[in-house]
Amino acid sequence: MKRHKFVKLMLKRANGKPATRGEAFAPANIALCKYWGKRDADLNLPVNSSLSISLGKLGTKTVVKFAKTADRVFLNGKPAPKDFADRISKYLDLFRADGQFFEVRTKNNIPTAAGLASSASGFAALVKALDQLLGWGFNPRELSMLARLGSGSATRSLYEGFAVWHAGVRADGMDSYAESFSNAWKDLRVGILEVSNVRKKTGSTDGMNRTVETSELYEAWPAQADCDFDELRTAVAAQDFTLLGETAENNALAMHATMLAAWPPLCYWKPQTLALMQKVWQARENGLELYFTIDAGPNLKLLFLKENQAAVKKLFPKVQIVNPFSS
Ligand code: 2P0
Repeated sequence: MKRHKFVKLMLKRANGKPATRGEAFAPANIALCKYWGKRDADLNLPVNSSLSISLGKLGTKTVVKFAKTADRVFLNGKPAPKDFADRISKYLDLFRADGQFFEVRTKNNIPTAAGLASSASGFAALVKALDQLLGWGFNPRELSMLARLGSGSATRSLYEGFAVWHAGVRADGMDSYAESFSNAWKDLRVGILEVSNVRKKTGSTDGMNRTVETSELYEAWPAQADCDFDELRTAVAAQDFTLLGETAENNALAMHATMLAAWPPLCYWKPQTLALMQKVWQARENGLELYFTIDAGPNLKLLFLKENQAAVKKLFPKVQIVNPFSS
């Protein structure tokens, strides 16, 4: 099935009331079990299920209205760069009636394209805003499937706290949605260590496609991801931080191993990225319970508990600490 047909089927379920504007916020999310590889590129269906933690107030706020003669897209108060605006317009093509145009004003409080998943919060906020404007009346699960067509990781950004995105098995993608998982873990902290906010050379989509097509190590990935997904669900349900940290760090490094074995090789790390990883490992040897995860970019995300916040800040003075469950 192609994405236009998928959207047509979804929109048949719409039963809300249209409005003159839509406005919504969606949080960024960090995957603890990563999504890496597609089983269907057009429907954005993943090879494996993934699990994430949303970053509270860090994310994207988007306002959508109707426009007269063409789409108008603004990013952080300025006309958006062409590639950004084109990607939004292409996504809006899925939903627009003949001769219908949109004005989209989107604001991130996280660096765009710095590996901090702003396409995730971006498409999740957009789809929530469109739900109001176009009067779909969809629930988060339905919205997560529409967000998925914008960007895979956006599927998980419909939720606060932990979210799981089920890979699903159906060819039509109707069972590939995200849902909220488990309750608040109020002592859990995420630390963001920014190494670079320069736009990366190879985007995630190209990166994962190249890995699936050329990396011998990718064969091992789906089985590890399935196992990590189960371990992480156990860790979150039991609030077992050691299991969470060990599984998340190993999952991220295994994903990067598949990339290094791709051809041409794919390495999102900078020298400073590795230096920071070594600092985490050293801190752990010295008795501090601290782990990291890393996405398709050079920045590190630390995982630790509130009781170790001061120690982490002392070791990494520039760390931006996020409490995912602060109200
Ligand atoms: C994730 N990443 O689970 C993984 C880990 C990056 C590394 O989802 O092709 O921008 O638009 O579906 O969502 C980033 O990939 O890719 C991503 P597309 P997306 O967070």
